[in-house]
Amino acid sequence: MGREVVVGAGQLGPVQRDHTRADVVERLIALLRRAAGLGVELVVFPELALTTFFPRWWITDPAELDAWYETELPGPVTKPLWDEAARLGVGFVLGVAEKTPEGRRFNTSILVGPDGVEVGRYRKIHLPGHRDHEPWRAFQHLEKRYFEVGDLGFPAYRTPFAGIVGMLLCNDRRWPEAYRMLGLQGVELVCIGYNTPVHNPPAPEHDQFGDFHNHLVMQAGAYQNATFVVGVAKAGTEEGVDHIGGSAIIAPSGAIVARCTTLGDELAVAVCDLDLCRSYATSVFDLAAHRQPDQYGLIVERRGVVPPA
Ligand code: CDT
Repeated sequence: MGREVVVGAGQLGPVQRDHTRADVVERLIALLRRAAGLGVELVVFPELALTTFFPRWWITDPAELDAWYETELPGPVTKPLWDEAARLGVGFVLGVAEKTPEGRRFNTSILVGPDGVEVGRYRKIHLPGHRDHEPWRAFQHLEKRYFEVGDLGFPAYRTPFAGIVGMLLCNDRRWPEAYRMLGLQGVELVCIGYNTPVHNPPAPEHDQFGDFHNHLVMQAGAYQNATFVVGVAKAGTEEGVDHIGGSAIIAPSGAIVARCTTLGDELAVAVCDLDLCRSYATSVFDLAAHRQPDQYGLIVERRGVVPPA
């Protein structure tokens, strides 16, 4: 037995527009209790877990928009989740829409320890979608309008309860640079929440591959960075928009070791031996031995494709 941590993927089914945060907190607490009963030490919840995925709407009324953000974490409605986690001794990762005291808006993930105290946070860097109203779409994806690009980089946190933990959010999981930023800090557990519509309006020909691409990118990220990855969906049909499920816990081998099979509230659990990371990090992905950063200049110098002349 190595350094074992029992991890839970706390998938949520849909959260409709008229569901209150208190309703959702109740569902999260139910998953947390279930997890505690199974010996889970850290539960990962989805991106923007507390509400419906509001970036699907063009919202022009500032007060209406403001209502989707958290200004206090925990606040009066979410504190029962923090309290219950501390009572049970279970840590969690939760995705929220954050509005700072300065009025800045971020798509944020928070890591809370088994004592109910925040360990750290991550603010989403890769914001997908568009800034302006595009009425031709069946639904909008206005993350570029409603959030700023995260200002915290890709922090990894050394924890006494789950090794070295990093967080990503949804679209981040499709970008190898995001995992590598964590891999270079020796990450052992990458926690990712997501809301992924089945239909991608600009490229409907991709729709049939949604579940495949979800696992493809997370399994590659795990293997290439010698880390466990936990990817957790808000799944099912939310306000008429279908979302993929497929929440999964992935080992550093790239293999899925536990996964959800429904589109509703569901818990998948795996015992993750963090020492497994070392086997990959000291051999094929010994980054110090094998990387050639001198040759990777384009990755930071160039944003988009410039084909050769
Ligand atoms: N939430 C989020 O980042 N969703 C995107 C949807 C596709 S891009 C419009 C994703 O990458 O899953």
